[in-house]
Amino acid sequence: MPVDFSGTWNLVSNDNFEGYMVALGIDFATRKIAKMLKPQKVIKQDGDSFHIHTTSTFRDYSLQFKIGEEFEEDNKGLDNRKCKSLVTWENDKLVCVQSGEKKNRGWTHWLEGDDLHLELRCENQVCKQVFKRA
Ligand code: VLZ
Repeated sequence: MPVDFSGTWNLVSNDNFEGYMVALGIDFATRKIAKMLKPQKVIKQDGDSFHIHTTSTFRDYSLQFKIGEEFEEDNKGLDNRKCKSLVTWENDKLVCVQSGEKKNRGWTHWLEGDDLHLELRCENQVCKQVFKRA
């Protein structure tokens, strides 16, 4: 049985989101607001199809993909840079590579105990987020 990430998850820690946003070129004013946010993730997983909806009081971001199928991602409301994204399983981790202008861009999701973990990468910056079930 594959891991099931489905559920509603609330952010409880957010390490170096600032560095990640700087690497993405997010402007100062937006960063000041964004780093105060406690986003919620709603994940729907159906076989190899995923819908990850990140919501906050400021902005929302919605992503739909299938494992192993490259898709165009617009990052609307984030840095707005288009990239080619590909999500694959690496053992029980969900790994996304976001190929484009920014080097080493991508993210990894995994479960640890009752918690959802997310590592966000861009260039030399790594942001580490932890979520708990709502
Ligand atoms: O998550 O790539 O779960 O897309 C933050 C919204 C969303 C707050 C961050 C506004 C999305 C920020 C992180 C304004 C700059 C992300 C993926 C993995 C799915």
